[in-house]
Amino acid sequence: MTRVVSTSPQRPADVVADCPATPAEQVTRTVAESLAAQREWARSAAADRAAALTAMADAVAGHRRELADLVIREVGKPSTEALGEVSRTVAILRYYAQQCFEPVGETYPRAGGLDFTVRRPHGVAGLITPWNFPLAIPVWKAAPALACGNAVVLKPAPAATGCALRLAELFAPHLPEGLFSVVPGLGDAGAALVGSADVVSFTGSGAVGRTVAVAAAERGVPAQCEMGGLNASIVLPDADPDRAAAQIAAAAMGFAGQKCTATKRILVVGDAANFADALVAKVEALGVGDPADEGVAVGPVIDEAARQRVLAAADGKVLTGGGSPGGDGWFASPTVVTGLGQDAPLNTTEVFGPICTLTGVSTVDEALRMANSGTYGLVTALYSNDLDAALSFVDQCESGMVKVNAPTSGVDFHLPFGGEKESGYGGREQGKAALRFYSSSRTVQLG
Ligand code: UN1
Repeated sequence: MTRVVSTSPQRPADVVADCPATPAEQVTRTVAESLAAQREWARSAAADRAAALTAMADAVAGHRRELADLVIREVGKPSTEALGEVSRTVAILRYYAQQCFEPVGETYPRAGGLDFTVRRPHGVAGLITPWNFPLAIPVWKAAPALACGNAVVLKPAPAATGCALRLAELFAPHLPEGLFSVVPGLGDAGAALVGSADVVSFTGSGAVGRTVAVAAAERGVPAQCEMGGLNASIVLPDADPDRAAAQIAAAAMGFAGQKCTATKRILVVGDAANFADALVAKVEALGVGDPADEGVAVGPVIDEAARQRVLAAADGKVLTGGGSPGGDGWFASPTVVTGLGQDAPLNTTEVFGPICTLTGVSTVDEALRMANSGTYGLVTALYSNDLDAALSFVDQCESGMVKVNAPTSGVDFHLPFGGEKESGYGGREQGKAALRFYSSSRTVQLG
């Protein structure tokens, strides 16, 4: 039988999870079996759903250190970020616990009667999640789905199987049986989930995301796909170079650049050489090594293939990095390259690792044109103290999220999250946007 095996990227001999891959038929059966629990859950009182989500939050909070250690071990996320992710997961659960009490529709005037809308769950939510936020992403999809009265079947990325199974164990005592299931598996399990769930939410690569969207459309079920990014950070001449460089270095290299929100392209208006010096100093000051060690910001990448992709991508003039710092695991040095044309692979294709490009441009308009070019549109940042420039940037920027004097990476769970063009499909995640996605509005007329 095919197995799902997840190993630690810093110590590849350390097997974190090893379990049978769920066969496609079993995924379909799990979805069908979840429906009974879902029907009852959808009829339960808002207070009961809120209490369950609160208990799940408490369970995660009560295992903060253990979960952070598991995240560090399984995906190589540096300790500070891993602890931050556990806290974020708790906050998401508490937020959606309260969202259970929000209004679920609108009323309209009708003489002698009543017209209103009411929100209803879709049924079983099929969630396909990546390994890079192994707790937060499953939970930012599952919590709103559950709050709206859906059941959840989660197919985690193989490399995050251990985290997903642990979440399921922690949640089990607080949810009716069959309401939250994890189906560890490979591509066929994901396809079976998309082929049977009543609503689908996916985060991962563009190639897979597009097949998910098409398959869901063929069945007529709503789908939401969060895919890649090739996010630009634009630095204007008036920005404080040290502050901007520190933020951009962290946004490009934190967790080895393995975030769809990571900065991949730095566009400097004006004195690019001066900014490059400031950036290289900040990048070289980042701790690289075992993600469990205090002070490390850049751990390994997820596997050997990812490491090879980063090493092969170090094209152009390498300002820093370009090799491997050594060690047992899948380490690649934080790398900044310059002198590449806008059509160079690194400026057009996402490499999920600690590598970014730096390009000098002469005007803000040119920087914006470059930032907006290409197929992605997730998030763009601008560093400047000029309010007019910032407002004009906000207006002209074509990405789903826009940051001013803030790093491209890092999102707030109560704000809508998602991208334009090939970065996102099917509506925003998180915040109240997620409640709209995981439910459908029904119109009722009382004559
Ligand atoms: C963040 O920047 O904190 O998979 C979150 C990703 C995104 C989430 C980024 N969906 O990287």
